[in-house]
Amino acid sequence: MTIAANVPHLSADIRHNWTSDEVQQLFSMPFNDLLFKAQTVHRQYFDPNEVQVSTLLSIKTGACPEDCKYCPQSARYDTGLEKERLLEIEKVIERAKEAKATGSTRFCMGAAWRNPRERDMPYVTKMVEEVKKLGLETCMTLGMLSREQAIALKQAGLDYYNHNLDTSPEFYGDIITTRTYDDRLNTLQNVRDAGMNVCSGGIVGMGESASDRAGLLIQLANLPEHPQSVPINMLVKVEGTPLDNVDDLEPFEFIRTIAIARIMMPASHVRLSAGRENMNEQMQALCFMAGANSIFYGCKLLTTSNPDTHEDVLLFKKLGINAERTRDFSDEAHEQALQEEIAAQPSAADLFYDATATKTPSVTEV
Ligand code: SAM
Ligand code: DTB
Ligand code: SF4
Repeated sequence: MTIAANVPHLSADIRHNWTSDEVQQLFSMPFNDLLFKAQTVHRQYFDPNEVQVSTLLSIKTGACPEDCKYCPQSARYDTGLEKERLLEIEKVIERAKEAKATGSTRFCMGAAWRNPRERDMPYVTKMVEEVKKLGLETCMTLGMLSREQAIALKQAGLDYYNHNLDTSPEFYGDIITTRTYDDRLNTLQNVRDAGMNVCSGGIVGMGESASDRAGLLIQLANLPEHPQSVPINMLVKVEGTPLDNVDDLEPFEFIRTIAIARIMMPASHVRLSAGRENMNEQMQALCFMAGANSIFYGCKLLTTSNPDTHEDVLLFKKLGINAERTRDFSDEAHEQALQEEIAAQPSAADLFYDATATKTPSVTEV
């Protein structure tokens, strides 16, 4: 929930003129000071104990013509990935229903494409319509989009389009050569112009420098509008990709990147995205404290694994975090939802969780 979106004196903090010097200074702050600043900004705009929960599904896997060096789905690298054709709509609906039952509010569908072909559009728009009917927010990531494709997706009911800038313009050429940074910016413009929410962020831990991490955040924050959702991915190293053996990023540098994303884009949801499986609970808790307020929930991302749902339910419980609900209620329904949320606050006796339960746990049951 955005608390301050309509409060003028707080909205003044939304800036699009961040300079490199300023952002470098944020990166050089003592860790505790930086986290305090990020937490202060976070509390002006959001409930600090609420995290948005999305579920990902790969609707078309592998055999991608692009050469993104981090990606297990590129046809150029032998990662042993089983390629799959575009999923049937019925299967997508089934998975979306499961996601809803476990408490996800947004369903994100990803395809290993450079861009959708015209003949794919009727299928993907139908998927959006059907998932939307279930009462879920919809998100897609299908590669580059033309203006017309963005409009068609918006008309089908797509709420968010994910298209990452991935890294700084300076480092970009070391990672991807088959499409340019400007291609990415153009897609983001087409998505914005079509009236959809933008989900755009990047990957850290690819061997980039601190100034590249700053450069990525400057590009995102200085867009004409801040992306409503900013996924910060820690590289998931996959055998067979050119980045398999890159050095690990110092975990505190990752947390700093989250904190600075929060400070620079105060009203955006910052997603603690890929890479959580290699993070312990304490590291994830620090990311939430730094201002991350969205995660992918479910044991699989697109092709790689994500923490088990039981682990996430337990972590939310330990931290007193509530899964964010969709906020398109009438006033009465809103009041009722608030009351339910208050009633659902964990009591001390509630802090133990039954690890023998077999049903996929729901994040809203904590
Ligand atoms: N093919 C489309 C595209 O590239 O725009 C959509 C799918 S692509 C897999 C979506 C995003 O996933 C990429 O932009 C990248 O940021 C992220 N991603 C892919 N592989 C990753 C990895 N190994 N670790 C972390 N993030 C990754
Ligand atoms: C994003 O920024 N991260 C997600 C989503 N957007 C599509 C994808 C992460 C993919 C991690 C590697 C994989 O599972 O294939
Ligand atoms: Fe293809 Fe997207 Fe992977 Fe790049 S990130 S190789 S475009 S699936």
